[in-house]
Amino acid sequence: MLSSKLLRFRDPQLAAIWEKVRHGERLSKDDGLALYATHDVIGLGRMANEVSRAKSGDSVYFVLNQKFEPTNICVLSCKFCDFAVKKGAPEAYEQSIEEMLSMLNPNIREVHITMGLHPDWEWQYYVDMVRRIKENFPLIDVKAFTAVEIDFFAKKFKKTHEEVLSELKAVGLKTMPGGGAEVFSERVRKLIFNQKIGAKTWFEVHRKAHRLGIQSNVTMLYGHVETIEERIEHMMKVRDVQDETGGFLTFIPLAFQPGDTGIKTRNNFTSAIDDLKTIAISRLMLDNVPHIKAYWVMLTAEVAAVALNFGADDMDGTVGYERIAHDAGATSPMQLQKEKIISIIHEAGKIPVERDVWYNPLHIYTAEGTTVVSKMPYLNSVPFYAEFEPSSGDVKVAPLVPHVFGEFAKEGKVDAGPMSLMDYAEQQDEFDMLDYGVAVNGKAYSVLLYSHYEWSKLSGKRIGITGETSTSVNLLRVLLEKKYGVKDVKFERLHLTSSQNDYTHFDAVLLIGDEALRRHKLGGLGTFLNVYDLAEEWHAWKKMPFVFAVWAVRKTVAGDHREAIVEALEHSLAFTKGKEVELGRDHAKRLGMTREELGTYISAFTYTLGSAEKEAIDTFLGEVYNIVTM
Ligand code: V47
Repeated sequence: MLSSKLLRFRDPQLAAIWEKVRHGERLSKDDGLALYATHDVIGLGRMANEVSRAKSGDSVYFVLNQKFEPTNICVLSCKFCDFAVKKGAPEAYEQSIEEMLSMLNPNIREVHITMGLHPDWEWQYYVDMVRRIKENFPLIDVKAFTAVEIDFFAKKFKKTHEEVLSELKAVGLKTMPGGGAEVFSERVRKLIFNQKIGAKTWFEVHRKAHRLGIQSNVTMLYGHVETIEERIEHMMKVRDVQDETGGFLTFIPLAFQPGDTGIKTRNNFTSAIDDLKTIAISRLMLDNVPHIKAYWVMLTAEVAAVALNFGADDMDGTVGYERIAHDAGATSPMQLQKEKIISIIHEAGKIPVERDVWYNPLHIYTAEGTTVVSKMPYLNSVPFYAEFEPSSGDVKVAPLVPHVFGEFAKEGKVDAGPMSLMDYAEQQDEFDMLDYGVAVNGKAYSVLLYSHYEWSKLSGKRIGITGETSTSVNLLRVLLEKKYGVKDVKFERLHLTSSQNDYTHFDAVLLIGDEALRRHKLGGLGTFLNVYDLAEEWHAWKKMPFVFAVWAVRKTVAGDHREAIVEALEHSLAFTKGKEVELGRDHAKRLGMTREELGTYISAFTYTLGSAEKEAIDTFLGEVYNIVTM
């Protein structure tokens, strides 16, 4: 993040830390300790909220989900856990798969399964659990089994971690929850969970999962016997592994529920100040983790609501019937209704975004009187948003890939942003075009066709196409049919989440945006030998720029909101001029790009649409409609 935003603090130490944050510098252990020591909680929250907004705009994510804890019988006896019991204990329970299936509502999108380490259940039972949920409810994604469970399965069933994970993935496991991490400290482990795996094995399992394309979460159980220093060290360990794998989706601070654990007296819950500080500090320390979750079950819905302005951008979900926290005396309700979650998020001044397990947005719930601007989450769009601060608080920002923006725009849920040219062409009656957009005059570097064949040999072949935008897909069709005379190509949409895609089935694959850049840096895509830059192909053919997106504003947007959007956009573009490389540095680093590569990449783009770009738009749309009507 690089921001010119000046915040005012009561604690001068925070001013020094904010200088680091806004220059994109990583925070140290001492910074973390200073953040915990501060009494300027509001200043701390403001910083974390700014960082969260730079990542997620005003979006707060939630998922319609159901938690399952199919058994509380556990071979371990961790001191902090009031949930686990031994076999034969009066409270012991075991759920059948039938029972689990009967509890599932087809409208939910995620099941979260975690449970005791059962001494007798067979491997097949766990595999069947995932398989049958997926078979009966194909739209429900399975987030299941902590690293502790995966390691237990490996040992008990004499398999490697990779075998356990791959077998579960094959029947439908999508992601792993972040449980079982507790606090990554040997001292704490010896005190309260000495039978459980420690940090080394926990991270080993998650690293392996990430390598297999299973993304995961990571928790931190706080408010028991750990020190503040151990909390900061925990966050720093997560940050290191995330630098290596990039596979963590969300960090979840879990507030300890004392219950009858004997670790603390029964009602000695963490304070709201401690909870909010922990959320905010997590956001500030973990610069490389996309999301911070305010898990309302353990925080209470009231504290979680405030946490949404303290750096959290995720509320977990409806949850259903939850046992682990409630057995330990959690006072939150067992489940929240979707309407309640939406109203909490609105009240916090944020935009509720219903998501799937990978944070793909499924629905957006715009509040009355709010204008939503879409934020394109690509490196080439940094200049639009680096300083995009509309003067009206009712103009909100939500990160959406172009295709999703287009869909939500059609539903009337999103009102402005750099719209994929094809979406704009379809919705011209509802939207006005501004003189801004994303154009190139030559190579685009990030709209690439990876192919086993040369252009002329692609007739009748199968091409996997990005699900992120239809403009590049139409550019591909135009090039194939009109430039190269290639016919009868079979197009198949790829998944939005790259780890879901198996590219080996295809004769060619079209990738765009950050995914194209990342793959290019990794040395290409599998065994595809030919790589074609579509904008370069267009330029060589038509001697014209290519326009990927145009800024569009819904005609019905109130005049003051429209002015605020145009002003903020012009300010951001003027401010970023000449500083694009500085501003894109963190983003480019995540894609593995050097400063030089970033410089070349970003200088390829123009963001103002002049007569050459407008002519190019007409030419391109003419070609597209010509194919359609032929
Ligand atoms: O690992 C156990 C914790 C975790 C207590 O990944 C306790 O999206 C508080 O990991 N007080 C399980 N916490 C829950 C979990 C989780 C929750 C929500 C979302 C996700 C996710 C993961 O609960 C355990 C342990 O750390 N826990 N006992 C207790 N007394």
